[in-house]
Amino acid sequence: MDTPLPNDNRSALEALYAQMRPSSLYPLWEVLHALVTPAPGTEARAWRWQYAPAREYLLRAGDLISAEQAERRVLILENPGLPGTSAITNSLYAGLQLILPGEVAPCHRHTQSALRFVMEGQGAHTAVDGERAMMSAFDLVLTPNWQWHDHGNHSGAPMIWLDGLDIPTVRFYAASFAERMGGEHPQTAPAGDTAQRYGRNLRPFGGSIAARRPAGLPLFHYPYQEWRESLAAMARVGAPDPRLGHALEFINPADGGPVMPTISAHVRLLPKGFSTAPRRATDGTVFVVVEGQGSAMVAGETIPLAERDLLVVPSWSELVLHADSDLVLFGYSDRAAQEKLGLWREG
Ligand code: 1HN
Repeated sequence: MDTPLPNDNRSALEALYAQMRPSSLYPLWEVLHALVTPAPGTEARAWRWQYAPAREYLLRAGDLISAEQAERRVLILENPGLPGTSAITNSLYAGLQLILPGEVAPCHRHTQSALRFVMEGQGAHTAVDGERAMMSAFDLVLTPNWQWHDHGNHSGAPMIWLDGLDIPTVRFYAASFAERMGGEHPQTAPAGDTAQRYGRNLRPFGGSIAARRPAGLPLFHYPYQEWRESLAAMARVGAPDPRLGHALEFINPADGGPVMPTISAHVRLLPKGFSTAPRRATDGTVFVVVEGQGSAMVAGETIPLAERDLLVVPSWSELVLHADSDLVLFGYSDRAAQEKLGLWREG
């Protein structure tokens, strides 16, 4: 209602609004243009978190509170344009989680879908419905909606990963449920079992006793070694896409779609010296710099990028990436949800 509509009856209209307000009735004509904008507008800002200082704060928290006490020892990466929301984009959440040697983050499940992208460490695990994914740096691990999950670190070093969840999306639908089991889920299968049964373009017969995982979303571990090798092979053969570089999306093998119903994830490699053509899309995206250095120009603002930096690019912000050395990025967004709703666009 910044600029009131020109109208000879202004004062009578204002009097009408004042009378209606206690009945929770409001005039659409005063707000229509703010509700239905010709192009996306968001309060979310482009922002970069350097890894070293965030890591330092997280380790200090590690001295003061245990994973057990905290349930999850996490520093939220909150978008400075969305204060008080625990959101990094309008629909997504991000946090950095620390698990120290010997610790267990107790078993629970919730309707929020989550991914983990390992920032450092080796040998800690996430158990999904009682099967461990042994994690290494830059592995992607999923804990889909309503699947039990706990984390444990039996290695000698701290492990830190990025948590990406659809918390604001689930909040929007008022559809949050959660249950706590505590401790560790009883083991249901040896580590790697799902990769053997579902991860090689094979799957058990539906309804057979070998079909242990949910048929619609069986996979939950996408190891760094595998995706990095695919990107490298791709980069050896062809030219990078002008707007994306060499890019690969992680998929759910059950349907060839995104990894989870609400979250898409991908990796890309920009060869040294490469600059992307400007691109914008309606899915605000969270990036991790896996390897290399460069910069991101977001809506005209230049942001330097170094290894393990985290970057958020809001919906419909024009992005130009430049690689000073070979630059490898991981990214996740709500594209999966937007495509189902017929909303996703790029330009
Ligand atoms: C959660 O379950 C985890 O399982 C991490 O590691 C972060 C943030 C909000 C809600 C649930 C985890 C979370 C979370």
